[in-house]
Amino acid sequence: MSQGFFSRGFHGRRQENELSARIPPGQHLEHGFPVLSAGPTPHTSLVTWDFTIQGEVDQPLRWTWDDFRALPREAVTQDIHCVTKWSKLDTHWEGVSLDTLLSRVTTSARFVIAFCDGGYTTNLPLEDVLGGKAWVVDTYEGQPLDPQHGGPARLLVPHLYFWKSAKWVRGLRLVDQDEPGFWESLGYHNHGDPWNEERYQGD
Ligand SMILES: Nc1nc2c(c(=O)[nH]1)N[C@H]1C(S)=C(S)[C@@H](COP(=O)(O)O)O[C@H]1N2
Ligand SMILES: [Mo]
Repeated sequence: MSQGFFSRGFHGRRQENELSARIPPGQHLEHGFPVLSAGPTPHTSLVTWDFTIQGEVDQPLRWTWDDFRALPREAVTQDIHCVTKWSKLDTHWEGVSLDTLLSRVTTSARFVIAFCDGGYTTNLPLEDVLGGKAWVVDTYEGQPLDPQHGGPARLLVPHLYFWKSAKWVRGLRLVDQDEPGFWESLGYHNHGDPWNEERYQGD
């Protein structure tokens, strides 16, 4: 057998091991991009779309679509993990870091409630969305985010199960007291760390 066969085989196996180390317990690798929505896809015109930060803040903030698009942007490559057990590796997104959005308010709040067109909400500790861990993204794999996947813009919080990545997100409400969002009030785990299998209440 040729040297080439061995080196390709070895490389392939090492790569396989590196990939499986990135799949949290109980998850399997998904190559497609399933759509999971609790209701119909809303279609909000970019003319009326805005993103607001409200609640326990020194002053509420509002960005129109043009304002939002003019903010400093980041391109990120992230692995995502759905509680229904699929994980997708190396997904490419572009958008605005929550560090950027939240740097413009002063708050004593410790939690954020993301709210969306269609009424979906999800709750997150502030510390889980700061420090380069969360974005409002409007671009997926170089294309405007498909409405089914949350376009014009969705939250991306890849280190938590994907239900925390609220689609059609329209803003953040900062609160002192945590309160469960849509799936959290229906029995999903309050935090949702895939590496600790925080799937459902009591996990
Ligand atoms: N507004 C809104 N955001 C949502 C949901 C939803 O029903 N409504 N579903 C959540 C769930 S459970 C998952 S797994 C992901 C699915 O995102 P996808 O459809 O792009 O795969 O979106 C999350 N964000
Ligand atoms: Mo999900």
